[in-house]
Amino acid sequence: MTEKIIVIGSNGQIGTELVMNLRAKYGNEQVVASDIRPTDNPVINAGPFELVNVLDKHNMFHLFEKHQPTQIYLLAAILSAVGEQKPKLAWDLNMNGLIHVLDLAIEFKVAKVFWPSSIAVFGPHSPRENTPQFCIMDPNSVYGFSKLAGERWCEYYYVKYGLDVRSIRYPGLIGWRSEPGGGTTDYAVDIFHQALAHGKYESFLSADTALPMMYMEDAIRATIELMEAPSYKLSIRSSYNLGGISFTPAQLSAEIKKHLPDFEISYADFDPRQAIADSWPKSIDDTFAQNDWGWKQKFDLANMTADMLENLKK
Ligand code: AKB
Repeated sequence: MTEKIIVIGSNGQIGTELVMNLRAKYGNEQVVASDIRPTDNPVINAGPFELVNVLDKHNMFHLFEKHQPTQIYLLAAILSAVGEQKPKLAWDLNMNGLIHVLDLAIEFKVAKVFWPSSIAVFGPHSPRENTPQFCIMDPNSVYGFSKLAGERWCEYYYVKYGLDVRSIRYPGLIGWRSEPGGGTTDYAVDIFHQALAHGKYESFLSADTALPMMYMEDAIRATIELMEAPSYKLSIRSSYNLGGISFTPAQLSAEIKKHLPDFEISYADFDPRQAIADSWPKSIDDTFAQNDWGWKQKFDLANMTADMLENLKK
């Protein structure tokens, strides 16, 4: 079957890299990028692009009608930090955007849908170390509980309507090709840019705040591997835990110092993102992803740091 893939929210951190990889795999014309705003990013503009607002049902219907997709990746979302500033908008976009896409996917008989969840689905009463796939989940950020509710919708559409929805609970994502967009884990990308530009960085999270992170190359590979896995192998239809690399700002800074010995880190006295980070896991157990679809991570802190610095220097 010839695939026709639409990536909704293509201009963001994951979208940019995903569109590039999917086009390399399926061909430029087979992958339609779409976002609420146009972009001058050559990666996105190397193939078809559509302006679309996920909250506009009419607009979305035409997107599906025009391209008759076989696969949808819905990435449009408001992340944790911005979500706390615009809670109602975050809920509306993260929830109704998903429901529009799930309904249209059924109407247009889309074969597979990908939707990203996050480590933000866990909360202060979830185990913080090696957080399992199934445990108490009491997220206290709007982003977190919109993702948890979204997971329940995904599983519901799979069970009730047989829609093949697949999802990953991404850790914080780190890449050099695209900027993060308003999350609690953004420090781990900004630090590299500031280290190279100014030799110093003020972290908005405290020195010992451990969070699970993942290098973008691993995250994109995980996403495509999950989408290519045979349906019968997938036992999780809410969203898969992915472990990634767990480190603190102090540990990341020490690793950067190995390449840039003069680099200095300082820490902000107060930042509202600290409270969000304090409610999230420090590390994640991804046994289900390993057993169901053979997930294996490639990057650790050392080779991720080296690769980031090498690419950002170019
Ligand atoms: C955020 O920090 O909000 C995101 C996430 C972990 O989902 N990067």
